[in-house]
Amino acid sequence: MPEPYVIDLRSDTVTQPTPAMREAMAGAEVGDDVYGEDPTVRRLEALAAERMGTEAGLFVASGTMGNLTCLLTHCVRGDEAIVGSEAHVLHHEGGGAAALGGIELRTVPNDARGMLDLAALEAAIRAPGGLPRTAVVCLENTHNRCGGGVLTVEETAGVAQIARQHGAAVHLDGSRIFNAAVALAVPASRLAAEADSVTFCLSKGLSAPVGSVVCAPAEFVRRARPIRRMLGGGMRQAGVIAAAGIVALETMVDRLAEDHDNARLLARGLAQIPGVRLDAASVQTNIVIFTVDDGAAFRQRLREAGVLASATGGPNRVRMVTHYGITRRDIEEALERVLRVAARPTAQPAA
Ligand code: TLP
Repeated sequence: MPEPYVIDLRSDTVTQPTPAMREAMAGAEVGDDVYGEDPTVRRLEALAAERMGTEAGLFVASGTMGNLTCLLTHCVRGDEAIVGSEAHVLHHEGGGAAALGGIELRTVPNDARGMLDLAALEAAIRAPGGLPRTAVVCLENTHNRCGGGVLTVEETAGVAQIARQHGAAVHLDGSRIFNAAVALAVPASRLAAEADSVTFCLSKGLSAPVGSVVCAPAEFVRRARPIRRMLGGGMRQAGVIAAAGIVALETMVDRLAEDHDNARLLARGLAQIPGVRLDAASVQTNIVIFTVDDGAAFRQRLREAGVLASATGGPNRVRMVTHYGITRRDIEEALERVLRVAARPTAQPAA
């Protein structure tokens, strides 16, 4: 390949659809999904529900729309949702819960893997009759800003138990739940079992071009459907994109292990580079987060060397994500380029 070809590690959202997805999209049987008449969307929703072990599924445009649809279904205006201090829904979803739902997001601390502090949760959650009402507790698995950290079945159950004791529901932002399932070697349905609603994404590591699915009991999905419509998510002949989602679920889950191997290789290499601060052993899935002294300049120099990375949770925290478009060879090449970039001193301002 000509140098410098670009190695895009900004996110697994940059993945391109596979040839099989493009073929399925071109031939998809479609109908008007707002009338419930798109057979391909129906098939995707049923498949997603089966994989997640729930009664029903609801195809939505994005992870953000899925999380918001669920929060609006769990809560009425003035309700409170408890989220981790590093939750995606808190930091990256435009304040939708507050803006559109009048929902107060209350935080409890995440640990480094994204697990909620149970004592803080217990202290924060309000007893039934409290004002505001704590309607829902949100979990994220894997956890984006906490380096792709994985929550176990038992950890999820521990949170759900506290939530239930206080009459609150549990929503799981499982945008990357299949990464967690592959890392733990358990079916995703076991990680979703204690949640009252789950959103997972087709458009991240699973490489579909667009879409997420909300999975929940049929009664919840019945209430969520008009909320999705209100949010502009009634997508008509959406079978064209749902077709790619079916291929994603059927063919792209097991290969996530490859992304995890590549992330570990990347992390081990990065940890040896002077100026990079990273505990390589903490990498569990496809997200690698490390700290450098001058993140913006470092990322700019990386960009010039043809390696794209993103910032997360502060200017000096750099995120690299492995995915379907990245091979082991790309990781080795990226590490060589990072080493070169790290060796170059940051330009000093003129005296
Ligand atoms: N995450 C994106 C960015 O927004 C940071 C990424 O590149 O990782 N929940 C989690 C845990 C996510 O990581 C994301 C996307 C979402 C929800 C939102 O999904 P979309 O982008 O489909 O709305």
